[in-house]
Amino acid sequence: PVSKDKDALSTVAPYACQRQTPLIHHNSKITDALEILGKAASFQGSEVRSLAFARAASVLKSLPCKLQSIEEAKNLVWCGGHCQTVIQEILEDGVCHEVEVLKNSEQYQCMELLTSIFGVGVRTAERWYNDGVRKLSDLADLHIKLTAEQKAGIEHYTDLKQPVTRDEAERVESLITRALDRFVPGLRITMTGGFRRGKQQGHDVDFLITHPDEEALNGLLEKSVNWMDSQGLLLYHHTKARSHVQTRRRSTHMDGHETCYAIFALPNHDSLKAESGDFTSSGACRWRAVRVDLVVAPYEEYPYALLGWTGSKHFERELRRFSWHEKNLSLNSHGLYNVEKECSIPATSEEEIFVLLGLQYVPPPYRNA
Ligand code: 8DG
Ligand code: MN
Ligand code: MN
Repeated sequence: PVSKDKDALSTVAPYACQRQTPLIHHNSKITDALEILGKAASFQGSEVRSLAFARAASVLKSLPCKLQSIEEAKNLVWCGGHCQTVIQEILEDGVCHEVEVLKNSEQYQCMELLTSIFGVGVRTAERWYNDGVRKLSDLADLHIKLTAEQKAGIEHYTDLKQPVTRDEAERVESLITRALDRFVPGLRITMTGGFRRGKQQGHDVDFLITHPDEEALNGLLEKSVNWMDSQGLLLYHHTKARSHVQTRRRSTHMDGHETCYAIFALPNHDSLKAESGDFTSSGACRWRAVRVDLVVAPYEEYPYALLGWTGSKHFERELRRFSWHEKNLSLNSHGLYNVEKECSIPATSEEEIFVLLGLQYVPPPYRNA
C-alpha cells in the first residue's frame, strides 16, 4: 500500500479542474492552516502568495487519504517552499506556530470581521482598519461613510453571519420560483453555488435563471424583484444590468450577466402559526435575513453560466487558467472563445464544455477545490 499511495501522490494533476475534489476530505487540519495563510496574504494585498496557498490547500483536498509524513508531501505538486514547512509543522506538532500567531493578531481578526460584512472587500476593510476601526460599532462612532449595500450588511449582520441551511435555501427557492412564475411560465431556475456542490450550508443562496425564448427574459428580473419587494420579502436589492464583456480577450473574474444581489426576509417556518395567534412569545422574529444572488443568462449561454456559477471559486479560476494556458481558449461564464479564429464555441451542457476542453467531466460534488 505504501508504494501505491506514493504513486497516487506523485501523480496529482497540476490543475484543480483535472482532479476530483470532494467536500469532505482527509487533510482538513492542514488545509485550514494553509487557507488562513492564504487569507492573510490576500488581506496584505498579495494575490500571488494567496494563490500559492490556495493551490496547495486544493491539492491536499483532492488526496484519497490522510498525509502521513513530510516525505509524502515532497511528491506533491504546488506543495513546496513555505507550504512544505507548514505541512511539516502540522504533521509533527499538530499546529503551525505562524498560523496560531496570525489567528490571534488584531489585524487578522479585524480584517476577517470587516470583510465578512456584505459589500466590504479587502481594500475597504484595510482603509477602515487604518482609520482605526476595530469593531462594528466603531463604524458609526468614527462616522465612516457607508454605501447602501454596506448599511444593509451591517443592519442585518447577525442574521447574515449565521450560515444558511439547505432547508432555508429550499424555502428561498420556492419563494423565488413562485415570484418569477407570475411573470414568465416555464423558466428554468437552478440553485447553483455551494449548494449545487453538495454543501449543507452556505453564506448565501445562488440561482441561475434562463428560458429558451430570450424575449421572455427581458425585464423579468426587474418585474419580479419589484413584486417581491412589494410583498415585503426583500430587505435590500441591487440589480446590475447585463453588460457587454470583452469576450475575445483573456477572461476576468467579472461577468456581464444581469444579476440581482439581494437580502431576503425569509419568513420562518412557524410564521403562519404566529399570525394566527398561538405563538406566545410576543417579540419573536417572523423572518430572518438571507443573502441571495439571482443571475439571468440567455439560453445559449446557460451551460457556461451554470459552470461559472457553480464554483468553487478556486475550481473556476483553475478552469480558466487551464483553458487559456493549455488550450489557448478563453473561458468565462458566457462562453468559450477561440482567440486566434475570433469565434465562440457553443455548448449545450456542462459535460460538453469539459469535452471541448479535453477534460474528464467533474460532477458538481467534486468541484470543491
Ligand atoms: P457559499 O456561498 O456557500 O459560501 O459558497 P459559494 O456558493 O461557492 O460562493 P459564492 O460566493 O456564492 O459564489 C458562487 C459562485 O459564483 C462562485 O463560483 C463564484 C461565482 N461568482 C460570484 N460572483 C461572480 C461573478 O461576478 N461572475 C461569475 N462568473 N461568477 C461569480 O460569486
Ligand atoms: Mn453561494
Ligand atoms: Mn453568491
